[in-house]
Amino acid sequence: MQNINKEEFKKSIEDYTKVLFRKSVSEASKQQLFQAVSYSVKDLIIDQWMATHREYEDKDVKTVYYLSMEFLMGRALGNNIINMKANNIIKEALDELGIDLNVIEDQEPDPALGNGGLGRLAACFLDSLSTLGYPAYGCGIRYKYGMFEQKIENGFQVEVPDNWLKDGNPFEMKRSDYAVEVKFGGYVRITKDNNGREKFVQENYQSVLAVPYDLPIVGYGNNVVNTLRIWDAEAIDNFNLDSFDKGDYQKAVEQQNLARTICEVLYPNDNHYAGKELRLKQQYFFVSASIQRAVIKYMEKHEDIHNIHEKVCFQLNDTHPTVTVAEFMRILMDDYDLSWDEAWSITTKTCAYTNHTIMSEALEKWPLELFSRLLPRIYQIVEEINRRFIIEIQAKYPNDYKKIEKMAIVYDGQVKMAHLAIVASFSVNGVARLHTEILKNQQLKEFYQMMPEKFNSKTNGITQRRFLLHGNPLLADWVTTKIGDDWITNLQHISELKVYADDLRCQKEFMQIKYQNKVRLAAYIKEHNGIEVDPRSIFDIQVKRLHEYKRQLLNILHVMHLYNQLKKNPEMEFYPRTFIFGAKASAGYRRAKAIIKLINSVGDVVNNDKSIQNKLKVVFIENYRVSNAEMIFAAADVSEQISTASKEASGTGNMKFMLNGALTLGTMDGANVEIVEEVGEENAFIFGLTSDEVIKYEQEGGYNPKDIYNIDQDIRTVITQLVNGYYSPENPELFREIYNSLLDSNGGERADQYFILKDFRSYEAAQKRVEEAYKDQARWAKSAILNVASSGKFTSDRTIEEYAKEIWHLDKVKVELE
Ligand code: 26W
Repeated sequence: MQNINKEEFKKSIEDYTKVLFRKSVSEASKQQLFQAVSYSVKDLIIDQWMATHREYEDKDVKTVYYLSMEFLMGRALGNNIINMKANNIIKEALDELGIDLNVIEDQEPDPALGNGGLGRLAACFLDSLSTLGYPAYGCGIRYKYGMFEQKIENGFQVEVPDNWLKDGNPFEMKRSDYAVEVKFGGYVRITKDNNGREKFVQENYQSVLAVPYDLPIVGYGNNVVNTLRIWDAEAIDNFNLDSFDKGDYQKAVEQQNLARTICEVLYPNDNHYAGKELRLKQQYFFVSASIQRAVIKYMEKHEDIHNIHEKVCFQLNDTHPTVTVAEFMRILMDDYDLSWDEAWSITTKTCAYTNHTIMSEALEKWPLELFSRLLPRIYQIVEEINRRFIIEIQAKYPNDYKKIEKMAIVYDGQVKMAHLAIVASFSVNGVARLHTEILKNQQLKEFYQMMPEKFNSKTNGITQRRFLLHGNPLLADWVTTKIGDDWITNLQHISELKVYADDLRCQKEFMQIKYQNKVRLAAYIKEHNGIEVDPRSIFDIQVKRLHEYKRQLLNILHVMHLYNQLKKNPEMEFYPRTFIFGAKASAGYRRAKAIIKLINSVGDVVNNDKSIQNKLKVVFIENYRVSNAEMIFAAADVSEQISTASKEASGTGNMKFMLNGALTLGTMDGANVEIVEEVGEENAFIFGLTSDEVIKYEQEGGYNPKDIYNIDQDIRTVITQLVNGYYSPENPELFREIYNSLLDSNGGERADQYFILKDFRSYEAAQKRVEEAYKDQARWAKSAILNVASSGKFTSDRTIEEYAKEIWHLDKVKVELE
């Protein structure tokens, strides 16, 4: 580690406030201080960043390019300070300048270049790659507007643009010298070269200049700094008067517009394919730029391109960057004159694909017309990949046309991106054991049967550095006092806490820390929602994107049921409970937005009903994002992971809760299965249909929720309250759509397709077990400590070790500072 000189650091802050803002430290605003501190921290990072890349060059290391449309990074300043192990010294320096580090950290906009699970996973992976010392680039898009800011107005979600770059980003570095051109549209002219070989030339295209911005990814205490490279688009030609003369004025304007729009905004869809042309432009834009750059970099060090797969691996984060396959083929064939077979052999040794969802509405299928118009050369290559693949299918399964129908890449006027990714990759992985099994046996079974060797499972993970060390300093310190600080880079060792689970004093200490974290969250809720919540009540939390399959609706229907019971019998035994929600709905997802309104409406009624004596509170936290998530996990007693079994590929929030000592209330879905396996079923609350049962019902065409509605009085009451104005007297029809979705089938959609009524009673019973368990504080504390102690498997360090050893075949580097 490099030594940080406190006096020099203070001087640096003073210099930056002067140079950047012409102010002294005492005159500067908080935002200006944030900038000055961040620039000073960046100066500390720079030498490590350069040393890392020198080491990579010297050793000619193999590098993974993690291609992702989303990186949900969260704030950088606090994380960088922690990973540089500079927390104490920088705190001291700031104290002496009269600056509070927490206040300064809070000035940073929360970079939200991602929707949810997939984007946050990418961010955890980058943290682990650097901490483990693996050579890596994250490659993505520098969206001008990230995930929208959510405002709740009158209970409804309102989307506000997230202008995260308005004050600049102190950590980024523009690298104009690495800019490359990306071409769209036009047509392909086929000519012959001197040797009579066909040459493919794209003509009459429009193009933009892709300009990279690099962000440092600081490893924990090891001097390794990798790079997240996000691309911005600029117009290729400055307007010069010549354009008028040349008659391409029109084209110049169009190119300017193209450059302006490509990186404008992150699509806020999560698990839902919308087929927008601009989205395909975004995909090709960042993929083409990233692959071109990777090839250029390789060729700077090597004479010949034929062995590039020995030094480079492209990991596709879902199908979004799948045009990688064809872009790489194009470069190898058109720019480096390789034959098809040579190019294919290299490509299929370089690309690997991760699947993150089985939701069929998430599958990317681009219309041929759009795909071929926007990417004419890429389309030719995809068509040829498809033609050759179909020949392979026919050879293996003669006369079995069903196989072709199911597996073709180009079919029914569409390009199926998942099929392209699978066929061209040497590795196809799911993100939890159950998820991978469902891929192999259901969703992708034809592919699995044909190429079983490609399939593998990599259970997701999270970084303990952000989600315990940074987010929950009280618990982090407690853990360190008990077992030392090895867990920070070796979470398996957290199992040493197990011996303290039965220790009464440790239980008390643990509960006291949890209480303080609940007080912190209660203050946040008071400030943002104006709602008084009791930190002694059970904090029961569901935070994640809003999606029907995640079943926030099951949670709130159960709250409605509890409220009905309390109203009927105010003296019933009831342990005070605070139900906390946080969720953004995709802007166009009507039903999801109605569920947000329902949660807020129920909250309005319940929170203001004196007759239930504050036993029940419902809080919807506005604008759930990485920065407030860190505080929310720390304060949770109960972690709601209640997706319809089979639908949640893994989940990662479940792991963050566990690490912070919350008990899981969940279905046997995604990584919950493995969480329960680690911690023991007695330390979790499991309920509901299994994935096999759900899949069986689905194959039989569903079930009839009316059978439940007709015989179950309590459920009927709750469902009826959706449409009798109980929670929306001003508009009793407000929740009609939700009501209908539970009881009626509609077109292709089954009634209650996510089995909410089917699982209701089982969920209710699990909730009763939660209440009983919480009453026994010692038993609860024991379970909570065991959850922390059993979370070792779920570090992204473990996940990345598996990717690095089993897929990428990377070697670790050591970086010494001179
Ligand atoms: C094309 C629209 C679209 C956008 C985003 C389709 C699919 C997505 C993502 C793949 C959705 C996503 O974030 N999936 C989540 O990935 C996490 C990381 O692996 C898992 O933990 C979650 O279970 C999964 O829902």
